[in-house]
Amino acid sequence: MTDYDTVSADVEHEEEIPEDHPRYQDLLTRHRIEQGVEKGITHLQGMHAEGRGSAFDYLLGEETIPSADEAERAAAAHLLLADRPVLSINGNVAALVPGEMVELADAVGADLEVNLFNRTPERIEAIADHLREHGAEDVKGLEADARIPNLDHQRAKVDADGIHAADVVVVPLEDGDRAEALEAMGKTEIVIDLNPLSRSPRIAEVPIVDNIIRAVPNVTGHARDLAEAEEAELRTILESFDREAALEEAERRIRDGEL
Ligand code: PTJ
Repeated sequence: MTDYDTVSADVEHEEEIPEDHPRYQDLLTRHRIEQGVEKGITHLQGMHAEGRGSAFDYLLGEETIPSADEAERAAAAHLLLADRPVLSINGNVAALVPGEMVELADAVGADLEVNLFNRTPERIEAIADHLREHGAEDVKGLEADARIPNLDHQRAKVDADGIHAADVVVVPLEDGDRAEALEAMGKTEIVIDLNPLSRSPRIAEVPIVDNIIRAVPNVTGHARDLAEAEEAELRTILESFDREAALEEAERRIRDGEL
């Protein structure tokens, strides 16, 4: 018998998932993704992505490892120093952490932009509405009046005054081609991805190998702690963050499986 047998697969509200369940976070995540698919927010492929992420998270011990916490602090420092920070939202991100992304955007003065791998007008609208229901005032990504160079037409669509003009972008659960294309545009990328071997975190200036449901509130917490910090202190945080070490530590934890 697995742990999952103790919780019905068809819970209607996430409050029905017992918080003391040993796999609580995983059950909550799966439930939110299922709801996202039902609401037309999350693509079916998002379920596969979630399954992959869940396997890595299991091996990480479903916790924020110290190197991920350092990456989250560096991400907060980058966002506070940025002139035009943008948080990119796809169907999984919208289902898992809509209110948390709105809070992070408020904490660092960033814009929110819907940017989809499997782009349809219906999903863009559904995600923008969902973010507004969670407190977002301005949602970008609907204009799609600019293009990321060297990407196919649909995936290249961005807002001219959003991702296209951004200096720092948070791209969670991002596809490797787009991460490379954004890097080629000179953006500072903060990638949240549980797979440290995936191309996107390997390209990122700040790779955060952590579950997005833990990572985003933690970046916001660091940003609030650092809100009054001098620029020199923020720059010291950036200089002392070692992206290679963070990726290596996450891979070591996953391979060693110290559970
Ligand atoms: O909504 P769309 O159309 O933009 O599509 C979004 C998905 C996620 C379906 C699309 O971008 C995709 O197929 O992504 P990939 O190539 O499957 O990459 C997703 C990455 O996110 C994988 O490396 C997963 O391990 C990781 N991942 C999945 N769930 C989480 C996660 N990382 C952090 N937190 C999670 N909860």
